[in-house]
Amino acid sequence: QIQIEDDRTGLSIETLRRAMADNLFYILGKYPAIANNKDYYMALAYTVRDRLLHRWLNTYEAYMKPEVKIVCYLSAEFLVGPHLANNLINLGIYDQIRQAVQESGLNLQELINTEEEPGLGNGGLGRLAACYMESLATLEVPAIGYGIRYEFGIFDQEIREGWQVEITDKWLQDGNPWEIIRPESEVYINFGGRTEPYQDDQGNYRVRWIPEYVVKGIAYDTPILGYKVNTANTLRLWKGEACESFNFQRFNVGDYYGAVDTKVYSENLTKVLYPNDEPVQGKELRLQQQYFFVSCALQDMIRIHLTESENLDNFGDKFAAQLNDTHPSIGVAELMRLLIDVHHYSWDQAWDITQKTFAYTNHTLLPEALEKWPLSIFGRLLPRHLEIIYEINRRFLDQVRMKYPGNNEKLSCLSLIDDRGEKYIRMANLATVGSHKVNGVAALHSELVKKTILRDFYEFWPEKFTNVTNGVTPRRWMVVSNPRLSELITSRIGDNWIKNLDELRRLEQFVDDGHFRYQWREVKWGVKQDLANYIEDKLGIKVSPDTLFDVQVKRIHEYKRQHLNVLQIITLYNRIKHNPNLDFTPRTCIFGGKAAPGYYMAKLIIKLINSVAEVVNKDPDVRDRLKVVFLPDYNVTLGQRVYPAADLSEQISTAGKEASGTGNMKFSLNGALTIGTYDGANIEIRQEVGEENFFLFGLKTEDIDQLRAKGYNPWDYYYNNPELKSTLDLISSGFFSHGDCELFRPLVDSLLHSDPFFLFADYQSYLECQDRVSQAYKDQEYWTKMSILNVARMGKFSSDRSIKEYCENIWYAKPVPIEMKD
Ligand code: 26R
Repeated sequence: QIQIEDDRTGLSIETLRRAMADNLFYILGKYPAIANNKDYYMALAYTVRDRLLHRWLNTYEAYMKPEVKIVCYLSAEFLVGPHLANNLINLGIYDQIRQAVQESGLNLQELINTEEEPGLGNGGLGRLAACYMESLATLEVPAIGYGIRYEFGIFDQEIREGWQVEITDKWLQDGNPWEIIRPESEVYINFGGRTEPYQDDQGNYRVRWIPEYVVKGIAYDTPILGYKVNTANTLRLWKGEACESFNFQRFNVGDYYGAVDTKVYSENLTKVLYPNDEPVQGKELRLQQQYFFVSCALQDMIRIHLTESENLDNFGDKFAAQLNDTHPSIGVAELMRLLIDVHHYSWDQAWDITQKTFAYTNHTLLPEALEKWPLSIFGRLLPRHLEIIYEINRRFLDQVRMKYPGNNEKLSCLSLIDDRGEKYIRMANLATVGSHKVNGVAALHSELVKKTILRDFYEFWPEKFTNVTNGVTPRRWMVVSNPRLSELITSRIGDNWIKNLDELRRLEQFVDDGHFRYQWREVKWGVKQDLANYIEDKLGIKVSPDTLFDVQVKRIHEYKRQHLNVLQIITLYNRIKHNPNLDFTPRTCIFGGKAAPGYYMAKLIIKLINSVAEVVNKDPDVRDRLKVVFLPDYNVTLGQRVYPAADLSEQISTAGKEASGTGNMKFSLNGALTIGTYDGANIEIRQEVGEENFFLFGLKTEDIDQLRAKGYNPWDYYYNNPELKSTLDLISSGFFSHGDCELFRPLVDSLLHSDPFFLFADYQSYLECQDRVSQAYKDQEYWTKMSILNVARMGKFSSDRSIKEYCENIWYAKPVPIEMKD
């Protein structure tokens, strides 16, 4: 009997080939003679999407059961990266698709490379949200990610004459095959205006909000697949649109141009991601964005709950809402408003539900990144929320007074309002008061949260505070990005490690197997060759995979100290110049990362890297032993090329400043060794892989605090360290800037006069550590053993482990396996 497969679901090579051709014709409106790679990519993406829709709908339906608890991850950023390759892996159809594509005369990798990545995040925080969505799906935990569908994501970076230039990111230009618009899920969001007390029919005292304008939120859904399970969770991103019924009719009757104005205004709301990794003090549009997506999310959750339940009494059992930093923390006041004003709950009931629902993750201790909104702006935009926050604060401070009678100091620290000068709303305080749990993102960071920024809250509610160390998904960061290493690992220990990363430990038994080590090196060498080809292609710089690939990729920030790395490179260069026949371990130093457009110092660091590269790369004395490369436009896609090719991972932040880091995990999982400070998750990575397999240097957090307290003077280091002095002098002399002694002066002066991130204090220790790295790399057998042990012992840093901890200790959520019905 002949079975005919459905073109939309069948998985035989022949069916897949036909489905692609069909989509190319009927969706793209093209036939092979006039189709390019982009068209084929789209046809393929639709072919894959067809094959996940059943799972997606079954998943959605399963979550509508009242006993199912849904995790709602509220985040202003989701840096998901390209979907195609990941979906092929998670659906388990990579090989079939590769064959079908090949039989159509195409190359799968080329099609994968044409995908524009959705750059809907800045860096660590946004990428973490994406890893967590993937792990939630893989663990079959019901989840919805709520965020903003920015029309323009993080800018594209070009380098012109060594400087960063920002280009608008037009990721939606060619259409997005992964999203489905859900017009039926529209919600309305109020802004501005005033509030008004009134009595309802039963004589109850209530408040209503009479807004100045209303914006409509439209949901766009993207499926997030779990690895080899039926679960397909939803990433629901909101777009702002004009609201016809409100503005168009009431205010713009007959005024066509006025009506279009409102449309433009409303659509501005979700136009662009704020590219800053730092303060956006008083940027009203940012507060509008935050309130917009959070209100959309909460209204959506309420609607879901009311389809299966009479009332909202059990809202906190149906949903766990995680606040990804303070960006969505206005949600605390918004849920109170919805429960009290719209659904007529009493204050106490509403407050119980709210605290039960929310939990808050802190991602940074940098004081300048702690969000606070000027009360004037806040009150104008969200008058009702201001009233609610005052009432939350009044009741909270009453509790504080009971515990600390007469202690005004405590009251002013804990207050949700900063009224020492211009008044501000403190969003971290609001998030903490409104949540049942507060966590940091690595062991050290969580301790510092309790000791510094939220110290008084910790004293008041010690049981609220906890730690969940970050993790990354091994599907994207190993299987998708490093197939060669993944296959080698699987050839020895099977493929269970992909779902249970602790199983990597079974690799330990092979460290003394010379053939395995040889294969391990071959894999690394091949991946380095790929990156070398990419570098030559993009930048015309030739680098050799026989050199040590020393990599620092992350956002450019003074606290991350890319410039410390540069000082080290210049020092090495100086050594070669003074001693041309020096026994030198050849290195290729690779940088990548974007600077916030308004962050002058970060942009100058990029210029410095490129200027040093220009001089070093062409100096014949160097004889190719040292190369410096700045990879433009570092993003998820590029990260997938870079992490697998690294020998050495630079994690050199000032101790106490990097909350966790997640790049550090991606490197080590791909066999790079880490040179790092005692900071963030570095500490836990070192503990796991063993101190003998980790290059630690520099001052610890306490040392830095002591040094600062006793009076840190960078000049002492400058005058007492000849190598440091000649390195700085070389920069100041204009050697890297065609004789321009002024160009890098702001950077040099900042170091000499204040050095807020203690580069000079760590310089000597860093250089000595780098010498140990160079020595170790000479013994390739020994290096390979360390590399294998790094991978074998990194199981803890799977985001699956992080998500299990959140489920256990914070969300009280359980897996719900999805059965396929049709
Ligand atoms: C207020 C504002 C504009 C803003 C401040 C800071 C926006 C974005 C940020 C970025 C911060 C919160 C961030 O990305 N933090 C990073 O979070 C990662 C995931 O937890 C950590 O690994 C990383 O150490 C931390 O810097």
